[in-house]
Amino acid sequence: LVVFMFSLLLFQSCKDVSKKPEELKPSKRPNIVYIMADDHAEQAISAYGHPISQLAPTPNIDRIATEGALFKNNFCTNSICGPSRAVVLTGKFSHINGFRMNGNKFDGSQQTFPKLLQKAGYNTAVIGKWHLDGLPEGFDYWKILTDQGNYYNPDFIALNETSKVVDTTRVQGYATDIITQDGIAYLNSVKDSDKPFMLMLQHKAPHRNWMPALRHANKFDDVDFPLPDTYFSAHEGSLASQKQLQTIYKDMYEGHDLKLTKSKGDPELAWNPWQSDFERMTTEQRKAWDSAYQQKNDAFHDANLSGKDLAKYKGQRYLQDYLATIASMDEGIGEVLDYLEENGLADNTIVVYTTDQGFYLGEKGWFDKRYMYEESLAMPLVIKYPGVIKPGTIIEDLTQNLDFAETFLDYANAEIPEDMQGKSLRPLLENTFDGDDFRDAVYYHYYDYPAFHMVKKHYGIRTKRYKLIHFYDDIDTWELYDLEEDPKEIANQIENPDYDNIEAELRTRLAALQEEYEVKAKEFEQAPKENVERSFKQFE
Ligand code: SGN
Ligand code: CA
Repeated sequence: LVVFMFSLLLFQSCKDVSKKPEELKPSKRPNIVYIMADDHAEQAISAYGHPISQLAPTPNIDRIATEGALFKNNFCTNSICGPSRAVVLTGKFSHINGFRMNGNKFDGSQQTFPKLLQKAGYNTAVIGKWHLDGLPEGFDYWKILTDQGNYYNPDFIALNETSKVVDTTRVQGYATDIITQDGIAYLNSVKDSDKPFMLMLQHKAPHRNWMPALRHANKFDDVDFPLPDTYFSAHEGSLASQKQLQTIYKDMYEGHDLKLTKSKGDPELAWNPWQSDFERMTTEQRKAWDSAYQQKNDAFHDANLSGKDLAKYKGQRYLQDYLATIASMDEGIGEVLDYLEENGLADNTIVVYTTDQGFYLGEKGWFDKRYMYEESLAMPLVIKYPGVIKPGTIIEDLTQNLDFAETFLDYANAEIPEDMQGKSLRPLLENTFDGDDFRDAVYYHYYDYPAFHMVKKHYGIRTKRYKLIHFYDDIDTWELYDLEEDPKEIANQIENPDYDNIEAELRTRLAALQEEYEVKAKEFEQAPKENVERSFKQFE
């Protein structure tokens, strides 16, 4: 009987999916739950299949993928936090929305998709990381972390409903859990409303300095994660890669990032230039933390590692903490999905999971992001919408964060403004796209130099097979990669005559994209020389 019932169910769901999307679409406009992490690499989402993620699976994020669609080639336009978020909100490149690098101030008066949804009758909310310097506009409810936010006992900014004053309050607890609970409380407050809702639930995790919840502090202590074979890369062929300061075994802070202690038996952290992440813990939290880390730190001192062994050990410690912060997030996502199901909301709610950009988990020896290379250019994206998106849909087309705003407006039956620069992903999600190419190439531009990690300014183009990058400012180098032959981007082909024709084609297409997207000459201005010198000093 069970088998029969199951087959019947399966038959029903297949039958549904074979209908045209128009017939399937629930009559009510869908709710949207947009969940965004900070710095979550594709390599750390098990639905993407990378070996690291198989040792630290994300069953709840995977639930979204298996019940809906997974994007294999979704990319950001500028691999850094604030800029990526500004692109999501506006559907416009950084040079148009004005937020080119962290530290800029987002012009909140401009058109954004939450404002347009609000106008179209949606109840809108943002909870968690904002990082756009300025307060959210276009949201009926908002509660945001200050700046980067902290893992323990974070400060939130919100509008005090009684006094109508904007207040900053320290909330006791672990950021990921607080954001999850606040998200569910919001859903609970709007679930019976006539209006559809759109919630942006934006986590701090798994951003630096990767502090796991106490319940996960030892979760991966015994797991040996595979370090990439480019871990000790010398970056031949890429001067721009030789110049960065984001190498795990050179640039991470032993105490602050890796949670290593000064000496055996002593909980005092090694190099920890930003005290506040640990100082804000309560005595109890700190005690529990120290005792959870004591054993591994003592073992580290006993091992007395040096050279490559030390470098590899640091890679392990980084991955253990990074992945442990994701464990809490994945649990929270499970709670949100359960809430939607248990309250009859799941069928009419689009759930999106993504992050602001990709991240290095030791590839090329690195952490952080910024570069136009695959790991940081990639932006994981999974979306479900029961009855509309066929479960298990895999999308290979080139898509971008530039397309999110248009997609949400499309599903909300709201007009997509002409000046948005991306396109709705709906035809891909519903498998109705009948053109040749959804997009033949993506355009990229990173500006944040001199800054943390000292990644040079660059722009470029990525097609399905090739990538051309120009690093500029106090450097002037070009790189060309053949992603089919060299997916790890090890061999820069710019000097190889066999690639001359490809290079010429890419340059022409790049210029055309710049014209189409209205990129002006001023976008390539150099940073003042004294800024560069000052920033280098910071890292000496
Ligand atoms: C902080 C981090 C950097 C990180 C930037 C930008 N250092 O400055 O490692 O690149 O944020 O990150 S930290 O030790 O203070 O965390 S972003 O996500 O906001 O773009
Ligand atoms: Ca980020």
